[in-house]
Amino acid sequence: MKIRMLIKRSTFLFTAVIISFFISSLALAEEKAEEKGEVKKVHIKLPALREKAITTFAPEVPPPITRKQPAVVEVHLNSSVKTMEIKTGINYTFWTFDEHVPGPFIRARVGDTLEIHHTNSDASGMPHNVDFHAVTGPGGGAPVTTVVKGEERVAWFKLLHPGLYVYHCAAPPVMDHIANGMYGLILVEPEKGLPKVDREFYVFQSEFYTKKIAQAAPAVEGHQHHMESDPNALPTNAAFPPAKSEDDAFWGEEAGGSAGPTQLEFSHEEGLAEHPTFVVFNGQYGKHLGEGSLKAKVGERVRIFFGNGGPNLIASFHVIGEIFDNVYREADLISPPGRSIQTTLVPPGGATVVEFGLEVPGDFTLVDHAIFRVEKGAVGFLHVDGEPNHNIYVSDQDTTPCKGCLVHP
Ligand SMILES: [Cu+2]
Repeated sequence: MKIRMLIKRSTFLFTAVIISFFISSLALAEEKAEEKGEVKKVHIKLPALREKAITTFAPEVPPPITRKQPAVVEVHLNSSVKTMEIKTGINYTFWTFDEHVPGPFIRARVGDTLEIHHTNSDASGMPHNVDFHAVTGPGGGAPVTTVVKGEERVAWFKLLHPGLYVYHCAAPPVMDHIANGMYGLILVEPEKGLPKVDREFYVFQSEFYTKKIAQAAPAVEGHQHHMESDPNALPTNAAFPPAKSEDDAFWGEEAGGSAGPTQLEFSHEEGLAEHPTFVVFNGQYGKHLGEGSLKAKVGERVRIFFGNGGPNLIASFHVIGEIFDNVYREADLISPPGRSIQTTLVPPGGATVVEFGLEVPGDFTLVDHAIFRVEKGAVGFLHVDGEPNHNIYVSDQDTTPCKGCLVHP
């Protein structure tokens, strides 16, 4: 008995010594690799199929996936800063994925491996990363995708759950990176795909929190970051107020003119107070009004992939003049969808998928039905061409113009 215990103990000690030697050599190798900035070797089983993802910018959606086997889906995302119009005549320096707000729409299939290549060209030196809500693992991938200017990191994530998921930057302070525009959507299709529709749209709601910069500044990349500003400095102005009248006089006076475009900058304080200047679809006030309206035809079925980046507000997504035939609530693509729904809630960091048929022509209005937000930009149109259907919608009088109501063109 004693001998057996002794053997057991010595075997244990021997094994422990071997293991500790192995661990210390591994640690040594890792240290050396870190010193040299080398990439660690990882052993993973990847699908034999490989494809470069077709990505699109809002409101476009990549084509449905037709393959029946999992693949490695290669996606390249670059973090950068870009000054663009947030409203006509008003500039804002956005933090972006691929110079767009929202970032590109990524389409994959459950069981695929997302191969993300993340680069950074933000001249400020600020780190950025990607937290994919579609990814299982710490930070949704953020800790292994963090890069500063000039770097590239590659990581592989198996997509275990179908659904429509938000991705966003999660570099500190995470709220500033989200509030400045770093988000987008990734669709993970179920094995059998989604029902066929005639048109698909990418619509993403988010808020912007701003204050006015004292003097109009030229549109220069990389200027004005919250992190760089003097922490003791007071805001240069009160929050830029929203439109306040039918003729939009306030914006008209402030925007454009001989002094050039107004430049707004991010206000962390307004974000903390949850007091947005803008609540917009697809990154810009008025993006889908007038010429920018989404377009479809009578008789078609449409699907909207709707995401909410927040960072603070829950969206009450509604299309005026339509009832959603199907709502994949909270973008659950496995359960049977809700039917005949008027308005659906979408939390910050969440998404939904809605489908509906188009029975009559006209302009159908996408809104956040927390309706004051329309004045802050949460409004856009789906313009539907085609023959009237008097069995569904008719009057013996002319339509009444709705000047200045914002939701009826
Ligand atoms: Cu970032």
